[in-house]
Amino acid sequence: MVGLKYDFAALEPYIDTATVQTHYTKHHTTYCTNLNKALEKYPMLQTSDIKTLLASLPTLPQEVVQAVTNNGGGYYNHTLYWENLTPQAKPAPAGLLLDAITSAFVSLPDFQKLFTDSATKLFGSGWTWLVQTKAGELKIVNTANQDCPVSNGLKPLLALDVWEHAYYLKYQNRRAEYIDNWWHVVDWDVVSTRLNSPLL
Ligand code: MN3
Repeated sequence: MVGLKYDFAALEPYIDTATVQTHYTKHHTTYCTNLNKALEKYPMLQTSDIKTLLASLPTLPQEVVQAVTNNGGGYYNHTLYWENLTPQAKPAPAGLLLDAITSAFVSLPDFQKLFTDSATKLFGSGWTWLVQTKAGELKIVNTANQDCPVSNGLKPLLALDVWEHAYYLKYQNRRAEYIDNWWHVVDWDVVSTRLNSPLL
């Protein structure tokens, strides 16, 4: 499992220490453990890249499809989430990423409002994403549970975890406040790098 590139306390005051610690060491780690357990009988799959597994769910042995969807998705989605956060966040993206956001959503604030609305309205547990389609378009999508956009041929650029475990210790039921604060720690450089990387 990929380590965090910052301390548990580094995202304070926006995301509190206890939440980062529990979320990373318990939730994220459990998805990783359970994915490995599910693949025990399949050494070939263990050596596959997680993104490749998620992109090819229909080709996997039937008995592992749900486990890879849930635990593989849980493992990979969280990797993306931690990676696109930083204590040294720039206030805004620049260059090609800013151009792409402006062209798809008019302006950065318009994009952030649409993304926030999508995350606020997500019913139940899931994720809100900025993704890029195969045609190169930027879109905001929600996924339920631990479903990953890669399984739908979409390239994840920015991941927001809106499961209650991502914010409940500090924000309780105030999901909108968690999202507003979350924007302060988004690593636009990482998002920009993803935009320039291949889907798989
Ligand atoms: Mn989570």
